[in-house]
Amino acid sequence: TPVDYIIVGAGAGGIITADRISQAGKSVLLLERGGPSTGETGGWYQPDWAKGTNLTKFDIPGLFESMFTDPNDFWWCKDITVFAGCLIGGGTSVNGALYWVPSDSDFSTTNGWPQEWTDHAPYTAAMVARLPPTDHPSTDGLRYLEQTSVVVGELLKNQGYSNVTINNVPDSKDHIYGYSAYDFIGGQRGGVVATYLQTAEARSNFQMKIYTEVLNVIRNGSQITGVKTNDTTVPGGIYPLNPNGRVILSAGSYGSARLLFKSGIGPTARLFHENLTDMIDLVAGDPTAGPNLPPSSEWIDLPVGYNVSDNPSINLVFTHPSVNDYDNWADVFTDPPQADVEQYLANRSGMMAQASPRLNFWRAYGGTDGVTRWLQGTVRPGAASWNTSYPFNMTSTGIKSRGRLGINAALTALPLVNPWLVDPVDKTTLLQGLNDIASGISAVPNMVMITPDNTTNMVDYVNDYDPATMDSNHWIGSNIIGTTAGKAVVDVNTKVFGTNNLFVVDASIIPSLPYGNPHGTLMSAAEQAAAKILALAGGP
Ligand code: 6FA
Repeated sequence: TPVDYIIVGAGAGGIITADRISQAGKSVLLLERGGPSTGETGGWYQPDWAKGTNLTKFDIPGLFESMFTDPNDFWWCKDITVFAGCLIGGGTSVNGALYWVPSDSDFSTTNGWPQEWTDHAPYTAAMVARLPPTDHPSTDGLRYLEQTSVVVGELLKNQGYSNVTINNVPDSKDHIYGYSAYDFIGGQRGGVVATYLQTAEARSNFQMKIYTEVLNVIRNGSQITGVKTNDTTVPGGIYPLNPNGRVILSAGSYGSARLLFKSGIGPTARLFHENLTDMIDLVAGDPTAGPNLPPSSEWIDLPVGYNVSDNPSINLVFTHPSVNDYDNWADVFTDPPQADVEQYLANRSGMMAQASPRLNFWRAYGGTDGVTRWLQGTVRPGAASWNTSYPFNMTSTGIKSRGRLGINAALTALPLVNPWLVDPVDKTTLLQGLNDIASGISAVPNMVMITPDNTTNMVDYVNDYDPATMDSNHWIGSNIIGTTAGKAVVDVNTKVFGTNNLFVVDASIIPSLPYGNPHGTLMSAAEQAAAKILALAGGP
């Protein structure tokens, strides 16, 4: 039966939007291509040591690092070449869950948001009310494995940083550090799945279908009438909309861009690269997806996939005799310390109640081009990809570099132009930040930097850094919001330009990287988008 709203993708953006729109009484169908994640969603994938409980890999925060080392990694989208979660919760079911309450700057016009979006406070407050952050996720209120916080805290204090509770002062991100904050609840993964999805599922006007991949939207010119899926149990795989119904794409920065291409919306050779093959032309050449495209006279030229940004991430690795590296989290899934298992199973406390990050810090740098950039550091004891000691990575925001994402002839989604350190001042600023940290080491007794080692200078280290490991998984901007069609993909109501009833609500609409890891900003944006969509005339 037709519905008022079809929402594609049960990630951070899709779940919040589905909850708020179903709360308003509209009929909502949430389509997710992946399957269950946490125990609450019917998830089953668990370590042997959790057998007999309903805790899965996705529930237990201490298993975060094992997402990257597990040979049975069914949760990653196999048709996207960067990390993207294809399961209920999307990225929020597999991520490190670092959670920052957005600042005013994160929604500023300087950051590219339309004026109508700058008053984010009520939406941010609604998000925090549903999902409060915590910087002490263990249920006993204690913090574990904090040696790295002590050592790096000393280094930062020497350099004039102040120790704060980060989410109490969202607008200060210069020379501050504090304990890492998460959206874990009760010592387990919380996020949108444990909160917004639960209230949505309690409503009779809400329905979620899993293992249901949307292939394209069905449109008649500018009017969307439904979506075509891989579901063989419904005629043509088609889910229809009510006459005034709407489709909202929340399939992630790569997923939503690809869905637009497959629906005849995006760069075409006609407009952007005459005589070359561009995104929609690639779809047209595909034997399965090509026939589902609307006629070329109805293709909509928009800069889908451009304006893409991700924090450039560089690791520095140190040793210090006080630090317990937890064996680089190598055995957390198969064979963690028995005492930690018992403690966690008893009351969700201890080592397993937290992901690897321990401390975060920020510093602002004025660039030679007059633009301020903010460097974020994330301090972790051990990590899956390192074989000794403790790394932290530095990322930067306020950056000017942009890349491009798209698809190849196999319709695999991938970066077409890497977005990291393209702008020369982005690079010199990041180098300055790395050097400032390195210069503080000698003042901390027994702290040694091993990567880069003492035979490698920082410039060479950054120049030779493998771009594949510079990815912060913070992809934004591919369906950038804005006021002008052609410059932006969606308008101030998140409606795709040139359509009557197609919307995008996910990380892809965010115009510039926020100060911190982005999903806090995204969740506030989803609250605001749902309100704007409901208020927009002409809907169901
Ligand atoms: N963000 C943070 O704020 N803090 C972090 O610590 C953090 N860490 C990570 C991280 O460690 C990893 C490995 C990754 C991948 C991301 C991290 N992020 C972090 C980023 C954060 O998770 C993302 O910014 C956030 O999840 C983006 O939310 P979106 O709503 O934009 O998109 P998702 O990818 O979460 O969800 C898309 C959903 O759509 C998925 O469930 C997918 O299966 C589904 N989907 C895609 N195509 C579809 C289709 N055609 N049909 C149906 N469903 C589809």
